[in-house]
Amino acid sequence: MTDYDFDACVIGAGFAGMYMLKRLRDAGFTTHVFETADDVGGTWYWNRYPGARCDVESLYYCYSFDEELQQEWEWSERYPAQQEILRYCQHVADRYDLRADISFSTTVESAIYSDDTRLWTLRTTTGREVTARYLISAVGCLSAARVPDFPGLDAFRGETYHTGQWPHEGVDFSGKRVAVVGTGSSGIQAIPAIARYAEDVTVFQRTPNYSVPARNRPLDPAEQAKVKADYPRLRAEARMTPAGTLAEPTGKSVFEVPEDERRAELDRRWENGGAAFLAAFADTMLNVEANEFSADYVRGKIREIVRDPDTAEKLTPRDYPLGAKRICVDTDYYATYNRPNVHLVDLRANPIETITPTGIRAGGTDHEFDAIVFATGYDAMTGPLNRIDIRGTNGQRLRDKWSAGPRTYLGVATAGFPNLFIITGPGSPSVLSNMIVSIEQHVEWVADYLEYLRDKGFTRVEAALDAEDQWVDHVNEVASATLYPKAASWYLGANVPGKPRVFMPYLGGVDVYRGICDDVAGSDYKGFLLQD
Ligand code: NA7
Repeated sequence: MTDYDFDACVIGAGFAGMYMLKRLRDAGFTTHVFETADDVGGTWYWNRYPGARCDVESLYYCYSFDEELQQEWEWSERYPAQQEILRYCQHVADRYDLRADISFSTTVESAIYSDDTRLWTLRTTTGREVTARYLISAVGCLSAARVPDFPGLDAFRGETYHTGQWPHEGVDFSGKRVAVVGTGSSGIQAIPAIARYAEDVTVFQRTPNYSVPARNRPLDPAEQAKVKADYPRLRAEARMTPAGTLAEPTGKSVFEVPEDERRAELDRRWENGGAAFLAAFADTMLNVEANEFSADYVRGKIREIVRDPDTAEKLTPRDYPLGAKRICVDTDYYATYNRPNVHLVDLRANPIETITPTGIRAGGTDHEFDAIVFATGYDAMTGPLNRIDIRGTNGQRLRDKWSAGPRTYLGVATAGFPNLFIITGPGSPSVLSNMIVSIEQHVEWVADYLEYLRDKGFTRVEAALDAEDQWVDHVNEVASATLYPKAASWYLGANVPGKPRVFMPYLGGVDVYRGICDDVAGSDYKGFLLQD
C-alpha cells in the first residue's frame, strides 16, 4: 500500500517527458505526466509557423533507445519539418501507449514539497491535486514564449502571432502586409516562407544573425538505409562528441591550416550545409581571431548573396562572435531580401517606439500591417520552471532561489528541492547539443537513479549545497574560457529585460558531461544527500 498517488509525476510530454514516462513505467514505477497541450510533441506541437524545421538532421533527431523504433521510422528529408517531427512524436506515443498515462490540456500550476511526507503535491488547472514521491520536470528549455512589452501592443487592430504559439489551423497571409519582429532561428526560418505568399513582408531586426544554409533535400532511401544499417555505431559515436552530433570536426586550429585550405574547408562546409560549419576549426569558439576568420567568411557570403549593398550591410553581424548566439541554419534567408516584397528595418538605427492600431512606429516612421509575427524568442531555460509555483523545503520558492540566476547540481537537481529532477535544466549541456542525445542521457540517468533509490530504500534525495556551488562555479569557469558569453544571447538571459545575466548551459560537452554523471552514479551518487 502506498500513501501517495504516483511514484513519479512528470511535467511535459515532449521528447523528454515521453521517454521519461516510458523508462519509469518499464522500471515498474507508477508514473503520470501532465501536459498543457492537447497532444504530445512539446516544442514541435507549438512551433507550427511557416518554415518551422529542426536544424539537426532527421536521422539523428530521433530516439535511439529502441532499435526497432529507429529502424521502422522513415524520414523524408535531410532536416525534418515540424509536421514530420510531430507525426514521429505521435507515432512514439501510439507505439508505447504513452497517452494512457498523460493528462492533456492540463497545466501544473503549483508543486509543493512536504518534508513531513517526503512527497510532492501538484495542483493543476483542471482542479486536480495529486501526490508523488518524485517530481520530474520535462518542461523544456524554450517553451516560455515571450512577446516584448512594446507600448501600444493591445491597440493593434490586425492579427498578432508568436512563432512558438502558432494557431493550429494555420494562417493565410496571402495578400497581406506582414511584419516579422526578430531574426533568431525562428524568424530566419519564417521570413522566407512567409515572403513566398504574403503581399509584403517587413522585417524588424535588432541584431543581425549569422546564418548558414541548410541545404535541405529529400532523403535518398539508399542513404537512409546505409545510416540505419550502421545506426548503433553512429549513435554511439555521436554520444561521445561534445555536441552529440557527427559534425566531422577537423580538430585543428585555424592557424595550423594554410590560408587557402582554411577557405576550402569553409567552402566545403558551406556547400554541404548545416551547423557543422561551426566545427571547421577547433578554436572558433575559443579565440577571437580564429572566430573572425569564419565570421568574416559568412559576412562575405552575405555581401555576395544580397544585391542591395545597404541591406547587405544591415544584415551583417559585426559586434559579436559567430556562434555566440546560436548559429542559424536557413533556406534562402539572405536571398529573400532580393525579393521586391521584402524590406528590412534596422532597429538599432530606428528603434520601435510603439505599436499603433495599424502597425509599427519605428524611428519616427509609421509602417502599416495586417499582421505582426513576433519571432522574439523565449524566457529560456528558467522561464518554463519559474512560471510554475514550485516550493521546496521550508516553503522556499524555486523562482526566489534562482532570483540571481539558476543554481543546480549537474543541471538535474537543486539544493532545497528534494526529490525533484530536471531534464535538460540550466547547468546541463542540453541546448548546446543535439537535444535528443541530451534528453536520452538525462532520462536514463534519472531513471537509473530512481531505481537505485528504490533498491536501497531511500525516500529522500537532495543535491548537497557544496556540490551545487562547485557545479555552478565549474559551469561558469568553462563558459568564461570560451567566446559564448560575448553575445547578448538567451544562453545568458540577456534577451529578457531584468533577467540576471548568467551563462546557463554547460559548455563542457555532452561527452564530458556524460562521464561526470556516470562517475557520480558510480560513486553512490556523490554530491547528493540521501535519506531512508
Ligand atoms: P531567439 O533566438 O531568442 O531570437 C529572438 C529574436 O527576437 C532576436 O532576433 C532578438 O533580437 C529579437 N528580439 C527579442 N526582443 C526584441 C525586442 N524587444 N525588440 C526587437 N527585437 C527583439 O528566438 P528564436 O525563437 O528565434 O530561437 C530560439 C531557439 O530556438 C534557437 O536558438 C534554437 O535553439 C531554436 P536580439 O538578438 O535579442 O537583439
